[in-house]
Amino acid sequence: MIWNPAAERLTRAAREALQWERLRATLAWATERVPFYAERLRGRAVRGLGELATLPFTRKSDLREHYPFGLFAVPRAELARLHASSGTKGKPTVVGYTAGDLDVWREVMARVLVAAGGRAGDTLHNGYGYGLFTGGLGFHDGAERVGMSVVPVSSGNTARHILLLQDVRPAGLCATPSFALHIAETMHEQGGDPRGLGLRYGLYGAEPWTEGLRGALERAFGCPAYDVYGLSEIVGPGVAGECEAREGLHLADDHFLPEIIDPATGAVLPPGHEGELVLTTLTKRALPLIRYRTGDVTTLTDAACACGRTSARIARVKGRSDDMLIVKGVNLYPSEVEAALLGVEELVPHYQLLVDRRTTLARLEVQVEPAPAVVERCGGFDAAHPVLVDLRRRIGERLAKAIGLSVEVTLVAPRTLPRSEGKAVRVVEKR
Ligand code: DLL
Repeated sequence: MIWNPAAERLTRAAREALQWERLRATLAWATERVPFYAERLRGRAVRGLGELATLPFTRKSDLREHYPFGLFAVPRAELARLHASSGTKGKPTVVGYTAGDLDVWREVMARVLVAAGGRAGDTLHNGYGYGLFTGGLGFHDGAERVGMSVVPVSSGNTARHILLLQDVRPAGLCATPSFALHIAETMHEQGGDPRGLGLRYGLYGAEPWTEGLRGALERAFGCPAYDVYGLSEIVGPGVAGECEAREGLHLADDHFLPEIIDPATGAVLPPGHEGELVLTTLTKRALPLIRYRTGDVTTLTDAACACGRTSARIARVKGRSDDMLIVKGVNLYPSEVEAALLGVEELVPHYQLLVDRRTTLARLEVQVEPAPAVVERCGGFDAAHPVLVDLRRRIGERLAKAIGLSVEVTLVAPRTLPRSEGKAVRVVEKR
């Protein structure tokens, strides 16, 4: 089922005409109302979609420098909502929505939920954090738009999640993939089986994850796991999401215009090339952003999808370009380590990367936990046990093959790696 067939199945010509009409309106809106854009866009005529690439980028640092409201295009009285980014890397970024912007957000979230199998009348268990983070309220409002009932559990308090999942028996679960996995693992430890919850679908996002983690989540809950992407600066969750074909995430490109650029040179790359995703909002009124550099690494395709939706699709996001590690001259995303680790059955699907930059050549240590059954076979956790020594060796070899780097592998005792209740912290820097 498609939530909004008229918008989601536009022909290419109709889509481009709509994008151009909306881009023109957005450029005019931003130039008239935001001094930052008035200055930057002055004298730069854009005569077609193809000329968007002549405009300068907007960066997260621009939002920070104009903190909190400097890039807003409407007076405070016209705002209906504010959210803010978590601000793990500096000051938070404040984003604002008019009532109309909230409507657009609900619409794109409704598309994502329906594409994953959500239907009116379903109950959705919402494990994304409520508050300044856009995950909780974004899913909440979108689900209500579809006609679902929402259980607004928010993140944290795993025991309460388990209780409600068992007693309410929702059709859908949404949470970060790392937190969903933690819920499943905790249920197992308590002797429960998440497959018995009767879930029909799970919607996971807000952090990079891999096909390996998808497999782990699908096995754990016994239902398909769909990827949802978004960022607060653009709207929140709902920028893109998977359909049943699961060959990329459909991007709501009638509201957000995508480009892929080479992060080093800023040049626009052709479809199919990996680079940084740049988004231009086409309908936002409170905070229009032109050529916003998301920092997220992916590829873009406009090839037809089996589901009938005609939007551009992005590949699963590999990570943020600033999360890329350079270890012994090798460029590495944490998700690449995850992809290699999650094929190892004797491990639980949790890991952490410790990067030591105190020496001239950065060192990488990968910490993993053996699965409970393996530890049991060894009669308790002892890293020197031959079974674990052998496991550690095999993981080292596997990583070396997958990432082209020999790294230090440490097996740690069960339950010692931190479990996530929101966005997982995969990399710890020792400085
Ligand atoms: O994480 C919005 C969101 C909430 C998306 C719930 C999906 C589900 P921010 O906190 O602003 O917003 O963080 C945005 O998270 O630029 C990516 O780096 C990362 N991210 C989000 N979704 C995915 C995903 C929300 N599906 C930043 N895969 C983005 C990989 C993702 N990374």
